[in-house]
This record gives sequence, C-alpha cells and structure tokens, in this order.
Amino acid sequence: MSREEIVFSALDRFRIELPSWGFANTGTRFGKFLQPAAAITTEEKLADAAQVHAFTGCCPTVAVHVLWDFPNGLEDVALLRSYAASLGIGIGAINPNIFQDQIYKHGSLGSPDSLVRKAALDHIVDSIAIAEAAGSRDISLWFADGSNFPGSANIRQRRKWFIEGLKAAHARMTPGQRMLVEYKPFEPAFYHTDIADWGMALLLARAAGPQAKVLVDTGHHYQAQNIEQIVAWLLAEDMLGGFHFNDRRYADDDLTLGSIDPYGAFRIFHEICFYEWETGRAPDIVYTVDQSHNLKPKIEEMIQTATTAQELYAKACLVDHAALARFQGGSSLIDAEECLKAAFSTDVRPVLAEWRRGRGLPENPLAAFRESGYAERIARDRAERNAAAASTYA
Ligand code: RM4
Ligand code: MN
Ligand code: MN
Repeated sequence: MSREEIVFSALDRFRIELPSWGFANTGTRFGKFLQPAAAITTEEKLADAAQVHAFTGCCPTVAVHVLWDFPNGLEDVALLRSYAASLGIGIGAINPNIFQDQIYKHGSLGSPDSLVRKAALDHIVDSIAIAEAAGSRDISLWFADGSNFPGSANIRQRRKWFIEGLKAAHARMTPGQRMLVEYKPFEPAFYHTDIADWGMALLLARAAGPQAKVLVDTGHHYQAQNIEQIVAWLLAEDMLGGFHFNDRRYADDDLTLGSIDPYGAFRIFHEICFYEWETGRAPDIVYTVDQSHNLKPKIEEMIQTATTAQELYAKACLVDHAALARFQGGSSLIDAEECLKAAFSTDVRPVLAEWRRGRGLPENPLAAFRESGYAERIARDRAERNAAAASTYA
C-alpha cells in the first residue's frame, strides 16, 4: 500500500467519541470561568457535539453522564436518542455518576454503608438499562472511591465489596454490552483510591466477568509512567476496552490531546497498530475524549482534539512494521527508533486534507467552523442563562 492509501484506510476507520461534559461549563476545584456559549442542556451538548462531527467526520457518538444528562433516567432516553439521531450522531458510552451525590461521601461500591453500596449498584444497573434503551453498548465506570487518611479505610474489605458490586452489575448486562473499568491513582481521594491502577482494574474486570474490560484514561497515571507499555500488556491480555484521551503536564490536567506530548499519544497508537499488524486482529477499542475545556472555546477545542487525534493515529499507521520487527529482532537500536520517528515526523496534513475533500468535509475543519457563525449564534442564545449560573469555590 502507498502511504496515501495507508493514511486513507486509517482515517476511514478512525472514530473518536466526544464527552457531553466537554461542552458544558466545567472548571477547576477553585471555580469555573463561565463561557457564554457553553452548553447548558443535554440537547445543547448534543447539538454542539454534532457540529464537531459535521466538520471533522470522525466523531459520530457522544458519551453521556447519567446524572448530568439524563436526570430522569430511563424516561429521558427515547427523546434524546431520537434528537441525537436527527443531528446525525448517536449516544455513546453511558457513564453512571456514582460520585456526586451526598451519599457517596465515603465511597460508592466501596462504601462501608451497605445502603450506599446498594444505591450505587442500583444506579449502575439503571445505567445498564439506559444503555440498552439508548442503543449504546458500553457502560463506563469511574469511581471516586478511596480514602484520605492512613488507617481510615479497610482496603482489603473495600476490594471485596468492589468485586461483589461489579459482579452483580455484570450479571445484569445483556450479551452485547460491555463494562469498562477506569482506574485513577489519586483525586478526589488522596491517600488511596480503590481502583488505583491498570493492574487493579484488570483484576476487577476479570473478576466481574467476560464482558468487562479496562479503560485507560491517559491522565490517570503517575508522572513518568510508561502508558504505552500498559496498553501493550492490556492488548496482549485481550483486556483493553477503551481510552479517555487528554494530555497532562502535572496531574489529571485534562488538557487538549497532543498539546503537551504528541509523541506520547502517537506511541500509544503505535502499540495498537503494531499489535494489529502482528496479530492480524483489530482490537475492539473505543477512543473517547475526556477533557475539561475551561478556558478554550469548547467546540473549537474539540475540533482541535479530533483533528490532532486523526493526525497522530494516521502517523502511527505509517510506521513500517515489517522493518521495525526486523530491527527489533536484530537489536538495531538506532534503526528501530528512527523507524518510529520517521513515521512521527511525517506531515500527514496534506493527505488528511485530501481525505476530507473526498468525503465532502472541509479541508480545514476549524476554519470552516469559525466561518459558520454557529459559535456566535449559541453565544447570543445562551449568554444570559450562562451568566446566571453560579460559580464559586466556597
Ligand atoms: C474523572 C474521570 C472520569 C470522568 C470524571 C468526570 O477524573 O476521568 O472518566 O467521568 O472525571
Ligand atoms: Mn476519564
Ligand atoms: Mn480524569
């Protein structure tokens, strides 16, 4: 295959899901800076996400957080599902919210209070039903569970409660559904989190049942951790279910993908492409954006993210795998490394522009979006309502 053909086929299959919460006013723990154009209702979040898809052609689904997007649960689903369809997009992963309610102060599935554990499980089970009704496959679980002070929680007991809870939830899934288990080593709990790393997520997913896989959020690692190695291991174990992409410099910064370390994201994609080449199997992985755009205009940052993801994925597909395997086999260190760098250094933007032209998409999605006037329109329409929203730390 020519380089152009490789990039074209990469782009034809590459999809990245958008997070509904990335279009709403979000902030840091010190407060929010409100944007006049931010989405307030679920309909607005979906409409904004549909814009990103219309201009990039690679974001056909939107992940939702049940509490924020479907406040009435199952009742809300049918209308929003058909609204999304009318916009040319679909509902993606369903994220139960088992961290915001007051009852979750000391955890959800890991809470010492059996009534709280039951409430969390009930909400996850409801979310499984919501996923079915929404026509979406994945239930994506992130837990804020943990503790803040040494000695204040029984770590082994909480692990058992997690196994029980996840097993019970797994038993309620229909055969086609998947459970994605996300890990995070810190925040909001700062002494221990119940699912701190990929190993714990892997063990819990295995314990839950065969439809459970691990979700890797790129921001949820300690500094200097080799994320692509984790990816390689999860692929080898057939346990990689999906990603939450974002970039970081210090902690879980939720910055724009590729803004700090584009080579890092490229290396993750490379492990996936290399696995595909070597095994002939295409792993079933959902790529999702999980970013908090508290300063940049949200739709623009999402377009920036989607196009960056396309570029980095296309570059990873350009690695000469046969040559790389040869270099690795012969321990040709410099040649192997240069092989990766050659792909990473390739400017794929001209081919990307051509791919877009061929699909009736604007060559420059960001510029085309800016020209469309959509941002000004929604700012006018939403400014007053956004200004009325409270944003305070204490
Ligand atoms: C967490 C994690 C989850 C996301 C919440 C809002 O840090 O990344 O995926 O749902 O934030
Ligand atoms: Mn995440
Ligand atoms: Mn996060």
